[in-house]
Amino acid sequence: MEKKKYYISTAIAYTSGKPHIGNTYEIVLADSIARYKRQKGYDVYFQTGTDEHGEKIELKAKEKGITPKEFVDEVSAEIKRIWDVMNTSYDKFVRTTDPKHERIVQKIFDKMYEKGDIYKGEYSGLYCTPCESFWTESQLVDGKCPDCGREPVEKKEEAYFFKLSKYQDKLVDYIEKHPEFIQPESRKNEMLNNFIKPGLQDLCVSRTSFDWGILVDIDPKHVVYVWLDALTNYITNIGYDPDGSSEEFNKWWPADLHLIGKDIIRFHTIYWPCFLWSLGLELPKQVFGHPWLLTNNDKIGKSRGNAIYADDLVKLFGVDAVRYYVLHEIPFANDGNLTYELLIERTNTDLANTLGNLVNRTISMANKYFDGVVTNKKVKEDVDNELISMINNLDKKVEKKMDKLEIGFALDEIFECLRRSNKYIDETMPWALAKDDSMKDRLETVLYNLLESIRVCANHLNPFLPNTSEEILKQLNSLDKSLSYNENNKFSDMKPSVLFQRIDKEKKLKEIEEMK
Ligand code: ME8
Repeated sequence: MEKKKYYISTAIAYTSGKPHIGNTYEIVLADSIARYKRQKGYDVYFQTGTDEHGEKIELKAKEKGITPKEFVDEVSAEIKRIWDVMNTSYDKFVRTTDPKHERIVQKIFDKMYEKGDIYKGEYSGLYCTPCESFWTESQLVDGKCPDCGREPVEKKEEAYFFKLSKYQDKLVDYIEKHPEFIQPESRKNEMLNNFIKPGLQDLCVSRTSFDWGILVDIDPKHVVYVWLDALTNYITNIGYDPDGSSEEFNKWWPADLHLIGKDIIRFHTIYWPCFLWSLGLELPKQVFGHPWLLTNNDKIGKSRGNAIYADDLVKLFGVDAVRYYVLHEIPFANDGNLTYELLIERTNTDLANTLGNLVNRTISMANKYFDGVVTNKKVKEDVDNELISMINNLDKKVEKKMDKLEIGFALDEIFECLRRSNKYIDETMPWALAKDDSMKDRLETVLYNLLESIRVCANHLNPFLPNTSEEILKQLNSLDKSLSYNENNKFSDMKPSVLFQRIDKEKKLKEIEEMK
């Protein structure tokens, strides 16, 4: 049977500087979904990359005394390096300075112009330079930019406009008829009531005030508005071409999920659908606006001096501890908080105690009592039932949460089973059974149940903590995917080793201080 396709994308990160742990959260979240879908048998295409044009980047390069291209080459490489440090399994890392993307964006602009969806006019309005956005008076919050809170300036320029207004009714109708399109639900209502229904104004899609962008083909003193350039990355990189798209494009489009942060939902659920309709294309199936990661309950920002970087955290805690923390700590719809103290506590309680100890204790007992070869002697007792049924239901429970993109809750389900397994050790007391020769088969059954539970949980952990999952399966000698289910269930020559070292909080905090 042909595999079902699944196309997932992240936002493409601005190459204005090194990404902080907040930006990095998104790629880890997308990675866990992509890995999960692969595990479920989907043919997955996972795209990420960098957004490299715009005035801000031009200015940053100037400050540094290098060309914008030199600047973005450096930053894009750094972003890719961090995505790799986080062990993310993207299929393609795209860049908006890729000449192929640039050419297709020009053709897209031409096509919209020929269709009459883009026209030439003059813009005068309130402009926020850092956000590269024009705002109307009514959109300002206390006279300030609604996105960054800075003062906008009066600005006038000849510009091209996209007829957003033309698509307003269609957009309202579409969003109302497709409740799954914008997630979480609260974001959908926010978009409809605060932005779309009050009226869509035509969107300025070209700039003449700076050069670092894609030139408008028909009028090269203009560069293409950065959001038209950025959003189209989702189609240009899979072979969209206004003159005839590739097989690859027909295979992957429409995307199944655009995963983005809550601050850019507006661009993805208003501008992007209208651009796609203008090109005669289908809309992505879902746009999910994830909440933010805060540090000490404060917005992360380089200028605030509270930026925490993923690679530093990985050096201090290891990649899976960081992945676990961000995936678990940011619930579905509310912002999550990151502090070093919380990260240490989570690692100690969940990873070192619940998971690490369970695996270590169980394998050590299997080695001690059975030289590491444990078979199912089927000497059952009532106490086994709850554990076995929890483990057997785990797949469905995880699936239910993953289908709703409740990643943190999916992890909770797995850890619930791990905690239940620890409790099972306390209940069955294998060390006591070991003292009684007549209980040997019961003891072996108990260990078999524990090893099976660990194996199943390790498989489920794979999308979230890929290294840890592999390490556990390796310790269980259960990694060989060529083996049949039954063969894989024979445990032999198991080598326990510590998965997560318990962290001494005081010592670690001192180390962090010194690192700063
Ligand atoms: O917005 N916690 O790029 P970007 C969680 N280039 N996510 C966060 C976050 C935080 N503290 N801060 C930012 C852009 N993000 C555009 C996207 S897509 C066609 C163009 C998220 O580098 C943010 O919401 O500013 C966005 O989804 C992503 O990081 C990249 O942000």
